[in-house]
Amino acid sequence: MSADWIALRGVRATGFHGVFEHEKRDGQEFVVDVDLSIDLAPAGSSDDLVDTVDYGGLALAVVARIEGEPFDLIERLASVIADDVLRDARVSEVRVTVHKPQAPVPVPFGDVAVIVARARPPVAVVIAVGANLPRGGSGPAATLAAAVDVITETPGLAEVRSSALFDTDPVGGPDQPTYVNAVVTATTTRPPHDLLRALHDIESRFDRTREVRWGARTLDLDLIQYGDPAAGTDVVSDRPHLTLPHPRAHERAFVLVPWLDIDPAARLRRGEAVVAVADLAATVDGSGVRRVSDQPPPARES
Ligand code: A4P
Ligand code: MG
Repeated sequence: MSADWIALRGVRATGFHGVFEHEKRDGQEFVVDVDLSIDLAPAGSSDDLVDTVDYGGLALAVVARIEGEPFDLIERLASVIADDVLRDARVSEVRVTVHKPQAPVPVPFGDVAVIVARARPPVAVVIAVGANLPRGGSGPAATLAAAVDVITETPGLAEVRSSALFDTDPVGGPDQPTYVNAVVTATTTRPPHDLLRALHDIESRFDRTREVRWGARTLDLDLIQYGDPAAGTDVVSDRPHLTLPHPRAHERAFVLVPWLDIDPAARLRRGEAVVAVADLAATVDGSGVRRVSDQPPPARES
């Protein structure tokens, strides 16, 4: 989970929120603070605004809500702003404080405020798992089983389920051994970059090195999809360090066939369209993909 935060304080505007008629008629000043949790490592290394939340745009959105549809309660105003902020899938938590310093309170007072805290509900993720090099005397199938076990234990991941294992002919890259592939589905509360970092950490634990692109490896973990495209809650990104959905998943039988095995109703975004993985699988050559175990890998390494 990210420990990074952006804090925007003291955004002021006149709104018409309140239960009294004079509040709806005359309006008054509202002051809003927003604290949002987002992984700032990508922006910290790229120095590019697209990798973070633009606080200028955020401030404008807050003012639009203060000046917009009048609500009776500042609880409602704070909730609506919190929902707006969480619409950016990179934001994992938000705290919105709405101050109403001129509220109709019958005694002298300094300020009144409500604080609303919201966290992103878990989202569905799809992870492709592959290996074609032995490791420490064990074959790729044992590595995959152990890797699924580690994914299951990873904080912020739940409902981890693995497809059966498939032997697959290598696609692309140099001459290399047959792969073992599987697809894992899960839910996560981790933001996308943070999850990819966790997957890279697991690859390192399994002695993954990166010498040749598409070359042989002890373990490869690719993030195929983050969120649910059918509900429009999936994250779409064309950034090189995290491209979502995975740019080659739609054409790779070694991803599509195991994915269908674990989720026959799976759907994948293709630009503006959302397509059934079953339809994609029907268009690719699946002859190089052979089921090797009807059972998912064991939950634990013995
Ligand atoms: N990256 C960007 N987006 C993502 C994403 N959605 N998931 C970046 C994972 N990584 C993503 O990845 C290279 C860079 O892509 C990383 O820095 C990451 O930040 P990598 O894992 O270092 O290198 P790679 O795996 O060699 O490259 P790539 O492009 O992921 O290769 P593929 O597409 O995974 O292909 N044949 C069979 N039968 N089975 C296989 O599993 N795998 C490959 C690798 C080739 N042929 C195969 C198989
Ligand atoms: Mg990879």
